[in-house]
Formats: sequence, structure tokens, C-alpha cells
Amino acid sequence: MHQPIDRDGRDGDYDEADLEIRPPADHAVGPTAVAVAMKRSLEHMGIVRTAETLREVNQVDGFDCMSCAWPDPDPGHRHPAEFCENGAKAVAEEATRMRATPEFFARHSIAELDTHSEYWLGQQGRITHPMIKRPGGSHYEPLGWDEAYALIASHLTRLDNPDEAIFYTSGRASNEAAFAYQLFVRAFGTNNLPDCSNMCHESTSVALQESIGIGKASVTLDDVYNAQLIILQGQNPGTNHPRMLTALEKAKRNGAKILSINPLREAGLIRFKNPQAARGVIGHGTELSDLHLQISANGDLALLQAIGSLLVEWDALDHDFIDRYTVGFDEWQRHVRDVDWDVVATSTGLSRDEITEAARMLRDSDATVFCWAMGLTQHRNAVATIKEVTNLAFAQGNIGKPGAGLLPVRGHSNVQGDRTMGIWERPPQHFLDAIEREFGFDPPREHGLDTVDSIRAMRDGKAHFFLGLGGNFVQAAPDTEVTAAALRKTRMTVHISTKLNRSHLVCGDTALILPTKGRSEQDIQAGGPQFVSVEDSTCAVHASRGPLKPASDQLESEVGIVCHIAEATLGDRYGLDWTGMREDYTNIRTHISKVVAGCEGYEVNVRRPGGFILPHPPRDSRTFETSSGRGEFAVSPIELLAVPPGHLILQTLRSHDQFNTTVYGLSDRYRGVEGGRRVVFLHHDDIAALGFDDGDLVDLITTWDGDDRTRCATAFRIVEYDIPRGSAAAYYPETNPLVPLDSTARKSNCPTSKSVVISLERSGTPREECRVEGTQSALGADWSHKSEPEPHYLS
Ligand SMILES: Nc1nc2c(c(=O)[nH]1)N[C@H]1C(S)=C(S)[C@@H](COP(=O)(O)OP(=O)(O)OC[C@H]3O[C@@H](n4cnc5c(=O)[nH]c(N)nc54)[C@H](O)[C@@H]3O)O[C@H]1N2
Ligand SMILES: Nc1nc2c(c(=O)[nH]1)N[C@H]1C(S)=C(S)[C@@H](COP(=O)(O)OP(=O)(O)OC[C@H]3O[C@@H](n4cnc5c(=O)[nH]c(N)nc54)[C@H](O)[C@@H]3O)O[C@H]1N2
Ligand SMILES: [Mo]
Repeated sequence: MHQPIDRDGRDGDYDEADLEIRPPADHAVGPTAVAVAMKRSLEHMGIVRTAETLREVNQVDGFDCMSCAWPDPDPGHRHPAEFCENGAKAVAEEATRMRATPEFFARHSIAELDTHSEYWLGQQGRITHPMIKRPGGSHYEPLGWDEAYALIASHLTRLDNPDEAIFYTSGRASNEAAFAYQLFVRAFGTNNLPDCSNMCHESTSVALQESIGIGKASVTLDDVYNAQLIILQGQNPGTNHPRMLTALEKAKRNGAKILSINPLREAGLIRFKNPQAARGVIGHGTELSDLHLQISANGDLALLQAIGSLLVEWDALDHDFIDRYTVGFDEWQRHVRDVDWDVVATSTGLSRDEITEAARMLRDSDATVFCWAMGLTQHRNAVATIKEVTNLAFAQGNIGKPGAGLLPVRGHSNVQGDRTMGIWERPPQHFLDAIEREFGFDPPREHGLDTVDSIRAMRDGKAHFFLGLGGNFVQAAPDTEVTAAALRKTRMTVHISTKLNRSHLVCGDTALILPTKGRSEQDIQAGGPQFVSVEDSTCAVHASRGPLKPASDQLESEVGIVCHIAEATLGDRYGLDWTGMREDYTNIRTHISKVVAGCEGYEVNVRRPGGFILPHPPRDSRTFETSSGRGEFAVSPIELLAVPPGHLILQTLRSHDQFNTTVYGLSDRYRGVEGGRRVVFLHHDDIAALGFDDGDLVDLITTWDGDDRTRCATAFRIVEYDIPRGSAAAYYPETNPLVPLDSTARKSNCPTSKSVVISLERSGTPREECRVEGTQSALGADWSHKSEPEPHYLS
């Protein structure tokens, strides 16, 4: 067994043959997490930068960690090290000393770059100069900023219609950048503002908007600390929100119980060893889940209805809340009373006893917090499932009281803020009215394209221009092959990015990379040093100031780039003062305070230590701005996913060593996978029933009756795992070629990344479909080659 050759941080191609499988961990964090955090930090940043950056993460005068949207404790209650292992990795990736310079791009053609793994691409470091691939060109070459802005403007103004342009956002953009961006896009004349949320918590936004009148969490961090019961459903906090474990530990020490619902026994659901407490370093740590329900994929709607039926049967209901604040209870009660326990058993794979035990936990709690993430949102019936979570909260009056509420745990660190600032293809009319009042122009009123519809528009030749404010569209989006072909058809692709990724290699005729400052970096404009603001999962908005010198003196801030593009494209249309906005972000915040509901006094409020909390009517006053003016119970039929014999439901999930499409390393420590990523987790009996052995190499084939295409991803190693029968799991983004573009959640159009029906074939089986054409890489092919490490430090 030889080590993957990336360990010096300079390379990232690897050999899947080096994969090693160990037993999964029985706890999360502990001293290993600290050791890994320090090792990665030192590799990328060296000692001085490590010290300079990590002490500023999530501090009142520091910068907001870019790893997730988990809230910070109140000022005065923060730890000097207010970050987690994966936060440290995120910071190290951005603050790395590695550089992808114009010389680097001159040495590697785009075609050659495309033969490398996503991991290798990310390890090449920060992009230092604006780069262009001209029509017919084979390489990226440097160009000046002014030329870049002029080119973008000339492409945009030549379109027949503003709706032929797509303006994507990844959830890392600051509130200031997001506000300026949506203003530009609407002044340009379209609502085509797809974002990563369309693939993430969109099902939550839709469900909560309809049920409670606002698509956001109804809790504060204090509510988590004071809950009597916390339900963790479809979420892996040990990896994706590790600082949440500290909050869960605190809640447990206050007497809370935890119910976790997940096909996998994720380490972070079992036990937490807090490295900042003696019990976590030398002791046993804190047991987290009191009950774990190992549910079958997509069984949640049935489970929640079964729990609902028991609460009704036991009259464990808050009738006062139901009568005063909700509508639709009687219909819901009738519906869940009739729940078919055989269907529940088939759908959930759980026994009636297990479900009864879970229901008792709800019955015995006067304050329940319901948490969820991608395990609920990325299914065909996701909106119905999240409404069912809300039904249970209504039934027991768990909204708008201390220690209780709904907590969709957001992903990207400012994905929620971006929505608040108007990054939304379906903006509410009152927001557009406020834009009109403030800026004196009538923004487009018809809905724009979301992520899936944007891909369709590019595929069908209806959109010719793609701009990404952050993100890695081709790898994050479903149906990689279709998405790659769609992007390639465009006349221009523009990426505002910190680091190289696959989307830069899947080019329109002309392709631009505009390198930007990250959140860890100082931002000095003509008006002096700037800060930005962000919003976390609990509606808390606060300032963020980067401490580091930018990675290159050529970098522009996201706000700067957006305002320059706007200026070049729109000139002085509508008298919008782009220069004023980019020179002093206070000018943007002044607009925000007048346009965005709840942001009055924004400048003063975000500058307060710890910032401020946005209003949330259900949380604050049990007021529901729904069509009925009350919380709305929903009745949803249970539909069983059609899984033909010999097939499995695949969920595509994150390893412990990645941030979405950015691969930090090859160690999914908690699940015991080291040195590789092409694995598929299966139940022992399914492996045998399908005629395979643990360790066999298989191709994953999608079976979907929505179209006649066969989709496959090749060469995955079978790993026997503690997972329910009929369910399978493998990492994203390697499995994205398997997610059909048209397979989306009802109402939210979120790709069904957690329920892809697949079959397995032995690798090497000759197959007419799924020939690997063009971009090997974009198709998620395996990386069997290695290349020589190539040092390119700047300093
Ligand atoms: N370090 C790190 N942090 C991150 C990210 C990252 O990639 N790396 N990504 C960020 C982003 S954008 C997001 S959205 C979040 C994602 O955070 P998570 O939602 O925790 O991420 P996933 O890895 O998609 O994990 C989904 C979990 O749901 C479970 N699950 C899958 N299907 C089902 C189901 O049908 N029912 C139930 N009950 N459970 C199911 C899986 O077993 C898994 O534990 O994390 C954010 N934070
Ligand atoms: N199969 C499958 N697909 C999924 C998911 C899944 O669970 N399964 N999850 C979905 C989810 S929840 C999400 S949120 C999306 C994520 O989709 P995206 O947000 O599009 O993807 P990321 O991987 O987060 O984007 C990483 C890139 O952002 C750029 N970047 C990093 N920091 C900055 C910055 O500060 N500024 C700028 N401008 N750029 C920066 C870097 O170039 C980096 O390569 O993927 C979705 N896709
Ligand atoms: Mo996400």
C-alpha cells in the first residue's frame, strides 16, 4: 500500500487502487480532528498564516468561516478557537500559498487540465490573474481587467433578449456582492438568477413558505441549547456542520434527548469528543443520539405520518396552538389516523416498536427542535416530507416558543443571506416593488430560470451566456454529461472564482476566469478598507473582515467585479451609481436597508458585535404570513418509490474530506474510507443477492423511466457497510452523471440526488451506452494515472 501522492499539497491525482477500508468510527472529532486540522493548515498556509487566520475565524472582529452556515455563539461566549476541523480545511484551501499563475496556464492546455481529478485542480492553488480562452484557443491566457469587462459587456449587449443570459450564484457570496449582483441582473432585464440553493434547500424554502409563510429556520442557537428533544433527520453534522456538535453537547448537558433518523449511523450522530473539553480529549466524550432510527432511503414521509398518527391516538397535541394558529388540522388528523402500517414498514424499513419509541420521545417533550438537511430535501417528495415535519411541529405547538422550532440546517455559509438579498429566480413582488421605489426602474416581473431550467435553456440553444458568481456549476449540477454539453454550447462562460475547478474547463466559445478575493482577505477600495456581511442558518446577520493580504495584487473583490461588469454593460442606465457602490460598500448597505424587509438600520446593526437577528414572524409572534394567515397543515399521500427487483436507491453524499465539489483530501475518516473516493456502500445481503463480493469493482447504472437514456458511472468499489437493505450510498460529485436532469422534487425542482434508482454491473462489462466521450473527467471517469508533482509557490 503506497500513500496517495498528494500529501505535500502539490498534487491531487491519485490511484484508486490505493484505497483502504477500515472499520467506521464510533465517535466524531476528538484529538485526531485537531491534528488533521493543524496538519492541513500548516501544509497549505505555513505557521505564520495559520496563526494569523485561524485566530480570526468566527470572531467578532474577524471573518465568517466559509465552511457552513452554522451560527456563532453570542459575543463573549466564543471560544478562542471557534472553528472545526472542516472549517480549518476550508480556510486552508482559500489561504493556501499555492498559486495557479499565467505560467501555470501556459504550461497546461485546457484539454490536459481536464484529464486531472477535481482534487488535483483544486490543489493548484489560488488563481492570480484574469484569464481568457479565446474562440478556438487551446489554453487560458492572461488579459487585463478592462478588456475582460468590455468583452462581457459586448456579449451581453449583443444578446437578442436579456433572458438569454444565465447568472448563477454559489452561496459564498457576501450580502453586498449578492445585492449588487441581483440589482445588475434585474437592471439588465432578467430574473435568471439560479443558485446553489436550487439544488440544496429549495424544497425547504418552498415547503416552509407555504406552511409557515417564511422559508427560514424558526430557532436561535439558544433554542437549541434549551430544547428537550432535538431531532436530526437526513443530516450528517459531524462532517458538514461540526460546530453543531458543540451545541448538541450543550443541549444534552442541559437534559435534552436526541433522536436521529438516518440510513447511516454517522459518527457525528453517535458520540462527540469535544477537543475543547477534558472529557472530549481523555474521556469517553458525550453520547449524542438516545435513539437512532436506521431508516430506508426516502422513508421519512411515511415515518413522520406514522409518528403523527400515534401523537393523535395519544392526544399528545397542543390543542390551544392548533386552534389559535393553524388551519387544516382536522383533515391532517383524519389522514394520519388512517396511516397504513404495512406501507410504513415497507417505506421506512422500521418496526412499529421503533417508531413508537420515537413517537414517545416527541410526546414526552415540551420543546422539540426539528433539524434537517439534504437527506430530506433531495427527493421527489421532499416538499411533502418537510411539510410533514412542520405538521408535527404544529401538532405539538413547537413553533414560536423557547427551546423549540424548525431548523433546516443550511449549507453554504451565506446561501441564506444571498436569498434575503434577492438572489432568487422567483422574487416576491414586494421585493421587486421595493427595487422599483429605491432605484426608479421597473424590474422584470416574470419568473426567471432556476438551475435545472437554466441547463435546459443552454442545452436547447435558448441561453447563450453563463456567468457564475462562485461555485462549480458543471460538477454540482445533475446529469454531468448533459450539463457539460449545455455549457459548451454557449457563446461565453464567465467564472468569478478563487480556485481552479472543472467548470473552467467546460468552456463556451469564449471563456473567462475572473479571480476574486476570498473572505479571509483584506478588501481595500478607493473609499478605504471594506467589510462585508453575511447571514447564518438562524437569521443572524453580522459583519466579516478578512485579515490576510490578498493572494495576488491582481485580485478584485466580488463586489468590485460585479459593479465593473454592471458599469461596462449598463453604462449609466437608470442612473445606478456602480462606482459609488464598489468604492464604498456602505452605499450598497444603504440601499439594502431601504429595499430588504427587516434590514432597516442595516449599517448600524451589522456593525454591532455579533450583528442582529432578522425578523421571523412565526418565531417572534406566532404570526403566519400564509394565504390563510395561519400555519397550514398539509395532507400528503405516501408514495412508494418504484424500485424494480435487483435495483437499489442510491444517495449521493459528502465524504468527510470535501466541501461540495472541492476535494480536500482522500480521508473519509468516520466511514473508514482512506486513499480513494470511488466506493459504493452496500448492505451485506444486497451484495450477496446481486451476486457480488465485498471489494468488487462495479459500474453504477441509472434506471429511470423518465427518458430512454442510460446513465452510468464506472469503476466503484463495493464496500460492505451498515446501511439498510435496498439503500446504497456513494460520493458526490463522482455520481452526478447518474442524476437525471428531469428527475426533480415536485414543486421545488431540486434534483433528486438522494434517491437515484440504480443497478450494478461488473466493471469492464462492454456496453454500447455510456461510452466515455469528450470530457472523461466531466463524466466522472476514474483517475488511474499519476503525474509528477509540480511546485509553483509564489512566496
Ligand atoms: N465539510 C463540509 N461541510 C459542508 C459541506 C461539505 O461538503 N463539506 N457542504 C455544505 C452544504 S452546501 C450543505 S447543503 C450541507 C450538507 O449537509 P448534509 O445534508 O449533512 O450533507 P450530505 O452529505 O448530503 O448528507 C446527507 C445525510 O442525509 C442522510 N440521508 C440520505 N438520504 C436520506 C433519507 O432518505 N432519509 C434520511 N433521514 N436521511 C438520509 C445521509 O446518510 C447523510 O447522513 O453541508 C454544508 N457543510
Ligand atoms: N449529486 C449531488 N449533487 C449535489 C449535491 C448532492 O448532495 N449530491 N449537493 C448540492 C448542494 S447542497 C449544493 S449547495 C451545490 C453546490 O454547488 P456550488 O456552490 O456550485 O459548488 P461548490 O463546490 O461549493 O463551489 C466551489 C467553487 O467555488 C469557488 N469559490 C470558493 N470560494 C469562493 C469565493 O469566496 N468566491 C468565489 N467567487 N468563488 C469561490 C471555487 O472556485 C470552488 O471551486 O451542489 C449540489 N449538488
Ligand atoms: Mo448546499
